[in-house]
Amino acid sequence: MITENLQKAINDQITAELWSSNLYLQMSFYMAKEGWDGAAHWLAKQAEEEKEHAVDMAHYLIKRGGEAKVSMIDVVPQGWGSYAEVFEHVYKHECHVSELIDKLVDVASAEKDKATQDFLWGYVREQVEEEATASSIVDKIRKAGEHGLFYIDAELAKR
Ligand code: OFO
Repeated sequence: MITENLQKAINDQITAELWSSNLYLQMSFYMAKEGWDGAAHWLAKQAEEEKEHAVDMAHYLIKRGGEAKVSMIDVVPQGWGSYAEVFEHVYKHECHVSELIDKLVDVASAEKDKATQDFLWGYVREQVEEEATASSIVDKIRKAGEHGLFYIDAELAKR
């Protein structure tokens, strides 16, 4: 059985994952409007992935005898600027999520809940990958220059 405190912390993370999903979906709409279909596709996939994280966390809570909640999701930003700025924001956001997950591990550790710590380590590792992926996209965008963006966009369409 999961403690009340940990249940609340995981439910807060579920809210954060759903907010992330909305953030990436909004970015996807923005890039589609700008005519960058590859980036729009990549971001829509990322939005789906974030929603899956929320659902997986909810199922974990339920498995442990807890209660999963969908709370109110705050509105996400609407405007983004250049191609590079969109992905710089993705990278920054993933770093922020990594911090949230780290804090969640700390809560599980304070509650001496080994199973939840083990469950959360998967997310800690995944965040390393997500930060690296976003950072490498930013890097490629910077190197590509304006004309190279068409190549980057074609690559992102393959996700
Ligand atoms: Fe939910 O994995 Fe990144 O943010």
